[in-house]
Amino acid sequence: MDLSELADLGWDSFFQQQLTDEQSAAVVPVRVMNVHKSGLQIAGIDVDTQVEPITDDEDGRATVGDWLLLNVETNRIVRRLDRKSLFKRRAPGTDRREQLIAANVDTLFIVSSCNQDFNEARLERYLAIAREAEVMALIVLTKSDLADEPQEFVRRAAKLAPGVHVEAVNALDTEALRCLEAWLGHGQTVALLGSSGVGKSTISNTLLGGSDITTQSIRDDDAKGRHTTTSRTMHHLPGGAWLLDTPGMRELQLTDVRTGLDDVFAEITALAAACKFVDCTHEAEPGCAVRQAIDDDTIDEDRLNRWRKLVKEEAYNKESIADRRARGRALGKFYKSVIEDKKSRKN
Ligand SMILES: Nc1nc2c(ncn2[C@@H]2O[C@H](COP(=O)(O)OP(=O)(O)O)[C@@H](O)[C@H]2O)c(=O)[nH]1
Ligand SMILES: [Mg+2]
Ligand SMILES: [Zn+2]
Repeated sequence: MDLSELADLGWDSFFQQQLTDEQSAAVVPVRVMNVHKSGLQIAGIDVDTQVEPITDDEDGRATVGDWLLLNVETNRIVRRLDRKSLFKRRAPGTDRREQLIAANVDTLFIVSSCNQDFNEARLERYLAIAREAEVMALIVLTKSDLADEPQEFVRRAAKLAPGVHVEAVNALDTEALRCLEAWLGHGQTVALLGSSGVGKSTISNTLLGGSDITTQSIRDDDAKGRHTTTSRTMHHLPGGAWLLDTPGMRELQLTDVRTGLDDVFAEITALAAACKFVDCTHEAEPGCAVRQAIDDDTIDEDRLNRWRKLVKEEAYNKESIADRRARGRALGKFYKSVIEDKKSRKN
């Protein structure tokens, strides 16, 4: 097996070590480049084809960026390799099934701008999503060319998570984007996250060297043999990296990011552990290390409030619809009993 060709696709020792000696010569690694209704688009050495998804079972499900083992004789997937990272989300609606968005992304570019779009709470949310997915995050602040003091935004962003790296750029300028090269090495996979209008497409297009990402598409033969056009999800950048661009990234929300939040707000998490009461709400309890730190000006009250809000939101999102209904019913019963109690007292 010529490993250098696989390395072009992002293959490295993390995946290599998952191969067992008894693996037959007919079984080769392939990467999922796109997911269609009709199957998985895969690529490998001398492989560029579409196959049936492995299985519906949770463990076997594959998404864009996954590495799979393909039996070239049967054209069937043997198994999925363990992932370095995974973005997923809860589907809206009643069953709230888990949807897989992207696997094996190495770096997430969290994009915001050096203007009124810059929002600490939103960036912290994205940082938590990245930590939860176990993806390294880089904050990219666009429109530095339009700002009076772009460094001021860089300074504020750098405070939002321990050790987070921040770059301010003019996304329209190829030279300015060279500061991203360290994350765009050969075989690296990157993805972009950020609200509309911040410059994600501009960054993509500049990195791609002018070929417009929105117009790139491939022909897909669906199950009935019709040709349909689907957009590409893995874009090969001139420097050898892969830009993973899937609509699902745009819908990521803050679900199940408990560890991600703890990492992003590490200074608060550490303080909270020192509070006298395990269930301290950091409002007015005695022996509260968090309140103490605010009084001493060692942490920022705004940041504490943003953390509170995210923790609450995360807990709400995690709760299933059934739990929510049950809680609603319990609350309804409670109100009813209060009202009846009042009535009976009047009589
Ligand atoms: N001057 C300047 N304009 C930018 C920059 N980044 C994006 N833009 C402009 O901002 C607008 C929105 O950018 P776009 O890439 O479509 O944002 P997206 O919604 O995140 O994909 C476009 O008109 C871009 O030309 C930048 O760094 N400098
Ligand atoms: Mg866009
Ligand atoms: Zn406390």
